Amino acid sequence: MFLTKGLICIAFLALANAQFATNYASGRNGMVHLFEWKWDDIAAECENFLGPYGYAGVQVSPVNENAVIGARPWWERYQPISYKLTTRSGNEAQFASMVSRCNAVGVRIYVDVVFNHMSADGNSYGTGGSTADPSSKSFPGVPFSSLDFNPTCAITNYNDPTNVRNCELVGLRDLNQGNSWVQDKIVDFLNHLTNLGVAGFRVDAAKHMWPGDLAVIYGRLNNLNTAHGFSSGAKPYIFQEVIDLGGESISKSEYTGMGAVTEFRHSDSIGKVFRGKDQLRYLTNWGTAWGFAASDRSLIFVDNHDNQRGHGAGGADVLTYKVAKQYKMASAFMLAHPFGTPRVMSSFAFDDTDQGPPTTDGHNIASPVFNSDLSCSGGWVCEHRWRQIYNMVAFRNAVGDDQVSNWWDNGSNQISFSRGSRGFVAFNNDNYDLNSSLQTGLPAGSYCDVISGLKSGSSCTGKTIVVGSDGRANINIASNADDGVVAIHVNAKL
Ligand code: QV4
Ligand code: CA
Repeated sequence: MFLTKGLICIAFLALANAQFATNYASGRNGMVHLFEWKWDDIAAECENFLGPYGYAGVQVSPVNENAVIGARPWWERYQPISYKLTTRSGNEAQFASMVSRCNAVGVRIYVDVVFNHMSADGNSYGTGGSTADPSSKSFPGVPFSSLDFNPTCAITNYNDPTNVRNCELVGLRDLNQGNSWVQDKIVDFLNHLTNLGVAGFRVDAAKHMWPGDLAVIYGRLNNLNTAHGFSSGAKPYIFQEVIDLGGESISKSEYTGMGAVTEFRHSDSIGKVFRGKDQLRYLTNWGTAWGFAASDRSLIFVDNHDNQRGHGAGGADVLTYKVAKQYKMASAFMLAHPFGTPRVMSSFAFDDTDQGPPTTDGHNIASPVFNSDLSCSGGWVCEHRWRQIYNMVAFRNAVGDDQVSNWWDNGSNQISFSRGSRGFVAFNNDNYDLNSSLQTGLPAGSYCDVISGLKSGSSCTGKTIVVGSDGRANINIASNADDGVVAIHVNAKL
């Protein structure tokens, strides 16, 4: 009896801290990371593009005051000076307005929160006008003093959890999340964001914090703000940055009981597959069999803001916008397959890995420029506005919870599958053409291939695919086609 009570109690505690629900509005799926975008631009993007095209959420760059560093590298935003909401993306009023405007059109906001550390030595002036003295661990804008930090030491050994969690990541002053004052300040910061209407958090450098300390912090988070349309009792969605590619002593499983994790193996594996280092036919058991965390614990992506430019761990096989054909195929597969919570990367173009976002004057971030074909210019790549990607977000919304069926492969790099009877997708990554009659699982009719074109009224600007009464269709994807994928779904029926 006593044991049973104890077990029930443990199960209840686990449930109380479990924050895996994305809080997406119903019928929506697919998050985009609008890396380094300004709040006013994100608000407009929610209204003009993300809402209408079916996106469910946006991960925004860190919102709190950061150190102003030399040539304004993107990574200065990972060096906090205070929790005042003023950055190059905008101030608190602009942030609050963006959250309201996005929620109003059904698009949720997720904040990249950095609370493992503050800034490194020499980086003492903040974007909100605060000053700090990192060398003496003094951050009066919070305030934090030397009592709130771990003793100075460098992370040198990823096989020693104490070294990874209690020492400094590249010299960034390491906060002690076991300290109650530090916990209070972090909880206040996160709850302030929740009150403003955000739907969840990406927890930066979670691997560098003790799971027990995070559990205490998460356990004190407020419910989402019902004034923004969330149901009462809903908790923030939490996805924790834990890079676990294997071979280190810290495992993502230490974190998956409390929230989702950023599944870097997904990025690594999908990159290898579509670079031709692994065969597409093996994708038949895509999911935990590949070493990924459970589907609802996995925040998945083709690339992220670090590994697209060689920061962080791994990365050699990662696909980016620079390898556009393979990138679109990998993104289409990620969005077509039911596994995980997908996040689309939206980049600014770069050559130098330290280079910051486009600016008007070397400091102020420039707004994206939109072309008539919906794509961006002005230094912004906007992968989320590529037809092959936004139309696959619509595909994901159209197929809902339908599972993978009608799997087919040619024994190497040509595959196809349906999502129940609502969507069908085929890929060719072989160096010869795909030309086969394949089972689509869809009702008979003509469909618009949403990869090569758009449905416009009863016609299609791209390929039309005709499904017969037996559900089969002739599928052709030339090895040299612009896109190595075709996709049709019930909402693209002509
Ligand atoms: C330099 C020296 C250090 C020295 C220090 C002393 O290199 O040896 O100790 O000065 O002052 C930048 C510079 C880095 C510099 C550091 C401190 O690149 O050279 O150290 O600032 O001034 C981003 C960038 C980092 C950047 C950091 C802070 O990637 O290059 O460091 O921001 O501005 C691991 C972690 C994982 C992490 C990943 C990058 O497990 O958690 O590395 N990923 C997240 C974010 C990432 C961010 C951080 C964590 C830090 O996604 O973008 O790092 O918040 O895998
Ligand atoms: Ca730490």
